[in-house]
This record gives sequence, structure tokens and C-alpha cells, in this order.
Amino acid sequence: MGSGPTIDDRDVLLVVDVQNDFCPGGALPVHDGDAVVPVVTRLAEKFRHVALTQDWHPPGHHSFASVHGGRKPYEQVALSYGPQILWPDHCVQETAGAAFHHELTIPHAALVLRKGFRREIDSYSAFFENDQTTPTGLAGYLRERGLSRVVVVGLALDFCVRYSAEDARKVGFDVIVVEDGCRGIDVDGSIAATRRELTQQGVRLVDTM
Ligand code: VGL
Ligand code: ZN
Repeated sequence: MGSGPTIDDRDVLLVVDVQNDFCPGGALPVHDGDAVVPVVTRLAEKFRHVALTQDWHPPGHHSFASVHGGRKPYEQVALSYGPQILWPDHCVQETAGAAFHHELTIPHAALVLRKGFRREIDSYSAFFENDQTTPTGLAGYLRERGLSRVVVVGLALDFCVRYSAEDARKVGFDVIVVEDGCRGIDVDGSIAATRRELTQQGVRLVDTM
């Protein structure tokens, strides 16, 4: 193992959406998504502070293609707050698909932040809903606990990991994305765009920590 940045007590590991529906066999499978599970579990042991996010949609959520008659998953539509990619029904509240992967074992994770629970609005980012103005409260939680650097891993690199990392930066945290703890969906080159954007915004991409 190579050595990456040193981890200290002001760091929080943010584990994004490591849920069954984003793993092979799930409703919105990310290629090789379950490969992040052992990487994330091992990495989490090095962090004193860990928070998890959980994509958590009501049935009939507006990000589901199934509620836009005739539209197909991965098409883009305009919703009230801007463009939205449509997805297969996924991570429906209280279903097995919305549960964390059963091998994800992080007993000391202190916070599970659910997002995307309002029918009309999606939430990729752990910090703001997709209207880019409604806060989830995560920034305040982290600040109040004296945490200043956010290390992001999980699914999917080019959606929820990307927007969580960008927003963390925007509200003043130092941000690292550990790429071998992430896998992406890749809609129209979105993985390459993610690497470009994150780098440009001052998010450090590393391969191990
Ligand atoms: C995600 C698409 C829809 C993600 C969540 O976790 O990246 N992607 N909902
Ligand atoms: Zn979702």
C-alpha cells in the first residue's frame, strides 16, 4: 500500500450511498459498486469520525423515470429547479434496496444522513438538495464538532460523491476524494467530467489513504 495524506482528528470520512441498489443486482447498479465495500470498511477503521449518507426516496419520487410517462431512465428532463437525469426506481424508503450493503461494517459511524426524501426534489449532495439552496444540516453538524476536512468515498463517483465533494469545498471544508473507494455510473462521460471539475475546484483526488 502506498501512503496517502495523514489522517487526524479533524478529519471526517463521508461514506456516500453504499447501498444495495447501487451494487450489482440492485435497481441502479454501479459497475463494480460492491468493490468499494472492503476498501471503505478498512479505511473507516483509520478515522475517528465517520458519517454515512443514505439515498432515501419515497415511492413515486420525481427523479424516477417511471413517474414521467414515456420517459426512460438516464434521459434528462427539466424539473422546477433545473435539469434532472431520470433514474430507475431505486432506494425506496424501508426497502432492501435502500439498505446498506451487508458487509459494510462501521460500528463507530456516528451519523446516518438520509437524503432525497422529499418527493419533488432530488438530493445528490450530502450538503444541499438539488435546488442547490436547501441545506441538509451536515455542514453545521461537522463544524460544531470541530471537523475541518472531509474525505469522501462511496457511490456513485460521478453523482453523489461528486456533488458532495463540490459542496463541501463551497462551504469551506478541505476535501479529498479517495478514488479507489469509489465507483461511477458514467452517463455521457460524467466520470471524466467529475475528475476535471473536482480538480479545478481544489478537491484533491488520491488513490489510497
Ligand atoms: C445516486 C443517482 C440517483 C448516487 C443517487 O448515489 O450517486 N445517483 N440517486
Ligand atoms: Zn437517488
